[in-house]
Amino acid sequence: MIDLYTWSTPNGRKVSIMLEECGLPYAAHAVDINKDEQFKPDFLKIAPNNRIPAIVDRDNGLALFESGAILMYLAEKTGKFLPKDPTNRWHAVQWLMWQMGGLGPMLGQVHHFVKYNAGKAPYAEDRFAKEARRLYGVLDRRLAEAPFVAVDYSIADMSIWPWISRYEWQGIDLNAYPNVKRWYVEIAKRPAVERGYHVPVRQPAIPMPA
Ligand SMILES: N[C@@H](CCC(=O)N[C@@H](CS)C(=O)NCC(=O)O)C(=O)O
Repeated sequence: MIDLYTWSTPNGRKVSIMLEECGLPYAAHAVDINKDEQFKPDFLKIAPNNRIPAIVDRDNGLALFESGAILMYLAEKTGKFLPKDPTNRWHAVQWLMWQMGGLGPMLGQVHHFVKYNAGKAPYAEDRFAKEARRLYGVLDRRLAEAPFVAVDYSIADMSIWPWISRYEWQGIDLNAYPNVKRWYVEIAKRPAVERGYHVPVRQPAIPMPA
């Protein structure tokens, strides 16, 4: 049994989607970051960086934060969604790191400057919106040559997809990135993704491009 501490955000959804995909039993605990619950002392004992997601594995008492580390842990624990073939395995790790170090942080800045604080910092809006388009282009080119970023559906796709599901917040038209659109829609239709998306609280339907 896994305890998952999470909120309805891209980083949280990566882990709930993985837990659903693996069929692992888990208990979701809502940490409402709009109410600063990520700063509560009990949560900080598990996640000293005061960010969701975090897990505790009741099988061994291991507590983990950082979504990329959690995805790798769950993949190793279950033997699922991290390719066995060394080339694809390292490609999956590579794309996971690309998401953790690039796509997530940059799109986070787009949400901050473009969606929530429009007009306050035009330079930052322009810089991060441009970077978002560059990153969507990188992903689109990869998905032109492979069905999923590491050929088979993996934790790398699960880390990227929840960020792409906020394409509207990012001012992105998915029709400009046809390979990303094909991949996004295919993953959105997976029952585990649909279930994981609505953890820890039910949200409006997954956005679908026209
Ligand atoms: N690199 C971290 C980032 C986690 C993160 O930024 N989580 C956000 C929600 S998506 C959060 O908890 N924000 C709370 C805050 O900013 O205080 C991960 O991937 O787990």
